[in-house]
This record gives sequence, C-alpha cells and structure tokens, in this order.
Amino acid sequence: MQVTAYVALGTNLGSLKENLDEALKRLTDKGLTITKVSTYIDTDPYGVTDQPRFLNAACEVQTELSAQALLKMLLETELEMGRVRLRHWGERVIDLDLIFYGDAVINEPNLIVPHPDMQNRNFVLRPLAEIAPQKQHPLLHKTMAQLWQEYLQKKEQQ
Ligand code: PH2
Ligand code: MG
Ligand code: MG
Repeated sequence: MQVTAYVALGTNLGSLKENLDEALKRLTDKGLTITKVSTYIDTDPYGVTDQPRFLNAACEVQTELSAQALLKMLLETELEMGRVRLRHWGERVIDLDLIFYGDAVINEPNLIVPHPDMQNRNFVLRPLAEIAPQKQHPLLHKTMAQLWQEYLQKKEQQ
C-alpha cells in the first residue's frame, strides 16, 4: 500500500543548499518518490542557540516502505552524508526527520510519529504549511495551515 509521508530536512554545516539538494537526490536514488519540496528557508537555531543558522525544508514522499524501513533509509542517508552526532539538538550536515507517515500514530522506542515537537517548530510548520496546507495532524486534528497560524499568533503575543 502506498503511503504519503512528510520528511523535514535541516542542515547547518558545510554548503547548506547543496546538502539539502544532495539529501533529496539520495532519497530519490534509493527509490523514494518525492512529490513535493518546499522552499528552502533560513532559520534561527532552535533549542541550542550557540550554533550556526539552519537551512530547512520539508518534502512529501510516496512510499511502499513501512515507517521503520523509511526511518532506516533516512538514517542511512544521514550517515552516508557524514552526519556525526556532536551534541543533542546541535550542529549537523543533514538531519532528516519523519514528521508524518500517512495518518499513523506510532510510539516505538526509536520512532515517534507524528514528530512530538513539530507544532512548536517554525522550521517544520512553515514548509509543511506551504506544501500541505490541508494536511491534518492525526492527534491535534488541525491542518498545517491552522497550526502555522496558531504558531504565528503565539509568537505575536510573546
Ligand atoms: N534542528 C534541531 C535543533 N534546532 N533549529 C533549526 N532552526 N532548524 C533545525 O532543523 C533544528 C534546530 C534538532 O533536530
Ligand atoms: Mg531534528
Ligand atoms: Mg533527526
């Protein structure tokens, strides 16, 4: 069965645009069908703030793989591109996070879907609101467009 999944991409080491291009190419070469890619956006580092700025994006993919097999493909791609885990939430050549896998709710030791912090991250919400504004969050029951608007409103109140 073909599933529509969403992957968030991030990079803040090396040639940022090339890293995102390269990750998308590698995923295609591994057999993923990428149906949408967002604009690449320059973002403030979130969480750990004493690190370089990020270039972020999101893509929509169609796949016959299970969520675990898709995760494995993402982690393998990170490793092939030379990702070293320096520190939690720290700098990286490429980060590929599985945000949604169809409408599945997954709670496994190595994989939580939907990504549990996505609704608080501008660098995930903005690209998803661009490529999938009507996509519903299966737990929050709100669309990406709604979550992005709510994020902006919260920011304004701060
Ligand atoms: N990823 C993180 C931590 N902080 N900040 C931005 N702007 N973009 C990211 O992709 C990012 C981050 C952990 O995965
Ligand atoms: Mg991440
Ligand atoms: Mg990650």
